[in-house]
Amino acid sequence: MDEKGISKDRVFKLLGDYKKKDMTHRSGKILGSMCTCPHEVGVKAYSMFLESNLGDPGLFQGTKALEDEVISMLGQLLGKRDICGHIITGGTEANIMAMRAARNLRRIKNPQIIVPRSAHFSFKKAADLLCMDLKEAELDENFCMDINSVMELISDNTVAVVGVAGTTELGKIDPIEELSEICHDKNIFLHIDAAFGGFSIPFLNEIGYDFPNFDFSLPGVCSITIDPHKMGLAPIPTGGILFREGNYLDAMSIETPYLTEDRQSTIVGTRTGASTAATWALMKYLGREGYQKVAGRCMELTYLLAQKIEETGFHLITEPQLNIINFQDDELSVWEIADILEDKGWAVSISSYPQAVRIIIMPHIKREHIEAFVQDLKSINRN
Ligand code: 0PR
Repeated sequence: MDEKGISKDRVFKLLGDYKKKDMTHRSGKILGSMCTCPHEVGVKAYSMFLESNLGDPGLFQGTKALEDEVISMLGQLLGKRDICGHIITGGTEANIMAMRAARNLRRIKNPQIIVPRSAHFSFKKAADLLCMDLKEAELDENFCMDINSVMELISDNTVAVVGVAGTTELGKIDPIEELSEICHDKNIFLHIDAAFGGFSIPFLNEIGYDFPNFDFSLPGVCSITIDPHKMGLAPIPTGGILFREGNYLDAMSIETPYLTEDRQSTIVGTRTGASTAATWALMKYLGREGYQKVAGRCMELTYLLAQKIEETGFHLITEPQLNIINFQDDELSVWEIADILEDKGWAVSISSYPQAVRIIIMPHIKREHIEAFVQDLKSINRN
């Protein structure tokens, strides 16, 4: 840092130069990311609450009331209004909190968690941080968690089973009704990672889709991750962790001397209230109808692109269940395809299992982006 400061104009000019090097969702060129352009209403709400710290909620009672309302609205969306939870930084923190609650409730030696092979890598972080063993259940022919494999892995040391509603790589929904039955029977904590699908599956069901239950309406489901900063259109960082009952939060609460609350269950201490304000504002502003439109449009564009990809001669790895498409080619490797697309300005990603070009149709993607992308796909010379 220099001794003397520089002018505001200079600061913002320099920042602008850096920002020009960033990609932007608005361009429609980012096709491999689960983030999106934050909605203007969320951005305005976020900027109104920049100084609000939910780590000391007694000082920010308005924001705390907003958080309570958001959690209750999310609970209503996910099958149980009177739930507990917090708005936090994202799916990683939510999954770590859920695993911590499950571990602390049992307090056994050598705790184990069972996740599908398709689970997000945040569970590996959780297992490492919490000194737990992570067992990966196999997937079935549709790339969903295989129930037989779960049954084989369950032992006296299993403190939690995880099912995913919208897997990171393929957008698949695990057989959560079956998982709920098994876990309820065996009294095992069941966590659902709906970081991606939580803000779309319920709305899609309201407009005629037919996804099975994955939420608190199932008696075995103890906690759910749902990320407003993915399909919820909130600015990053905005994640959500929901628990069926308060004792799950209590199981990991720590005494907080000198703060305006006695105990704290979140991992971070100082915690922005801006994410909560943004989520509240968006849920109020868009309503169910608004989110139905967003999720429905993403699915329509997903089907359109999937069809065009096949017409162009590439192969889908699997029928898309949510708004993620994965494809391969007979001749070119997925890396070669990604490189060619990158040269044309597109940022796709590559799924690891199975290996495929991975495209996520997030709310900022428009029909014209898809048309331009398909033109470039068609121009790929396979010889
Ligand atoms: N659970 C699921 C099912 C996820 O897909 C993700 C992240 C998480 C948990 C973790 O959420 P946070 O990243 O909010 O902690 N899924 C995306 C992914 O790994 C995150 C992402 C988004 C990565 C945009 C890159 C990117 O450009 O693909």
